[in-house]
Formats: sequence, C-alpha cells, structure tokens
Amino acid sequence: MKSNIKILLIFCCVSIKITAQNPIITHIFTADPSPIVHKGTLYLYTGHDVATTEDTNYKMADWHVFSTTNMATWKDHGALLSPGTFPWATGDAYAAQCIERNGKFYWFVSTFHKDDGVSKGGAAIGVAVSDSPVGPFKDAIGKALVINEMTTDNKHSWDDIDPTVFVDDDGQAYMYWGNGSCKWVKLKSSMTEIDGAINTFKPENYIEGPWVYKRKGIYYLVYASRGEKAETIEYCTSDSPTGPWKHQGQLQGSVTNSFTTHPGIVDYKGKSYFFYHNGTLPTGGSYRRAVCVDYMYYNPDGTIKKIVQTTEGVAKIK
Ligand code: FUB
Repeated sequence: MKSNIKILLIFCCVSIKITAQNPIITHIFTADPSPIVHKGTLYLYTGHDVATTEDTNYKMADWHVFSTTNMATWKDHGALLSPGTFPWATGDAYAAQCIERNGKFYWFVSTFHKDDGVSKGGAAIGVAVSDSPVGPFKDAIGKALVINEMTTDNKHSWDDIDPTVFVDDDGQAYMYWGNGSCKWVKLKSSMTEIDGAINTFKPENYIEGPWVYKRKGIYYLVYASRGEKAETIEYCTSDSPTGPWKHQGQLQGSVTNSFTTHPGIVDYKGKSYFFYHNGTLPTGGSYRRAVCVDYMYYNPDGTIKKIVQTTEGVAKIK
C-alpha cells in the first residue's frame, strides 16, 4: 500500500513537471509564428520552409495552422493557405498574421505579386478570410491590399512584407508592416480596405517583422532588429497606436542557427508566451527554420523582461 502511494506521488510529480520541447513543431520546418486565442484554444499560424539544405534563399510553400489547448501537444490542421489562393501572387509564403473580428478570421499575408498590369512585381500584402480559424480561407479582395508601388521610401522590392494587424478598443484597425522601415495605415472596418495615407517610420535598429498589441493600456511594437551577427528582437512602447514610440531595448538575443527571428505574442490561460523561430531542427538553418515558444514576463511598469530561450520549452497546462 505504502509503495503504491509512493508510485502515485512520483507519477504526480513527473506529470506536473512535464514540459513541451523547443522547437514545438518538428515534422516540418516552420517560421514566422503568429498566435491567437479563440474559444479556449490557441491557434498558431506559421510559414512553411521547404528549401533544401543546398538552397541559399527562402522557399516557402504555404501557411499552416496548428492548435493546442495545453501548450505541449500541437495539432497540425495542414496547409490551409498558399500563394496559389491569390490569383495575383507568385509566392513565396512569407510572414503572416490571422486575427478574428466580428466572427470572421482575416489572414493577412506577405507574398510576391505577379509582374502584370497592376504591379511590376515585388512583395505585396493580401488578405484571406474565413468563418473559422481553421478555414476554409479564400482571397478576401481578389487583389492585393498593398503592392510594392504603394510605398517608395525603400528602393528594394521586398519591403512590403510582414503584416501585423491590431484592432483598438474603439474598433479602429491598424496594419503595420515592412522591411527596412516600419509602415502603418488605418484599415476600414471591412478589414479589406486601407483608410487614409500610409505612414513610415524607423524604430531603432528596425529590420522587419513587427508585432503590435495592447496590454493594460500600453501599446507594444515588437520587431526583428539588427543584432551583431544575426537578427535580435527589440521593442518600443507608446500610449497611442500611432506613436510616438519609446524604444525599450532588446527583448530577445539572436537565435541558434538562423539569421532571422520573428516575434509572435499571446496571453493564454493566465500566462504570457513569446513565439519565435530558430534553426535547431536536424538539417535546419536560416532557410529551414523551426517555431519555438518560451515564457514572457512583464515588470510592474509594463516593460518586458528579456526572453530566456530554452530547449525544454514551456510547461504543459490543463
Ligand atoms: O520568412 C520569410 C521572412 O523571413 C519573413 O517575412 C521575415 O520576417 C523573416 O522571418
């Protein structure tokens, strides 16, 4: 009897200590994580690296959706969107973010435009829409929301990437994006039309991958920044979604074996989580990346403690 209790106690301790592992997705190469919580489930939208070990640039076939309710086991809902969904696109499937508004799910993606009568090509932003977080998704507009010709502050053709969309408490939606500079614009409530002029600014050390959100009255702009050898993550805060933004310094150092890293932030079941990618899967690298998650901790004044990257990941929750 006594030994049964001992076994039970050991079992309880082991199960309490169970953690997931980093990377969290291991059966395919994933990048550019974007989490949302809907009806008690955390949905994670990612890109999908399909470059070979010999390739020297990104090859990104499609976007996947994963879900979890315990932060340890992840269901792959498959490649629910690809550049092929957008008749105007040529690929690849660069960073994207899906958000819910009024029961519809809007998946803002960055990909590349065909050289046609509308654009001469280059990176562009599109929107897909669905009634469910796991699709089916269709092109919401039938054309790109942003094309390369709409922003001219950078000369390179891939500056219109990495959309992040945030809806403020008053219902006003904002989209931020950009490589080389951060751009923002208001969106109409349809979520598929731009409202007014595009604005451009350069947060300190900014490269790409903005992620904007509001928490306890503070607006946060988190982004991939210029590190010594590879990208790092820095962030700014503001009391307005339109700035001015106060630089708050580095949030995460470079990641292992990948030049890029990319922030995705969410609160779920009482804890704050920071998603990113690295290149640590076997045969991984800068073009064969893998999504990870670690805890994120706020100070009482709303500033964020530096992210500690771990291989054990976060604890399993109920
Ligand atoms: O995944 C392709 C590009 O690499 C993304 O758009 C950037 O944020 C960087 O992660």
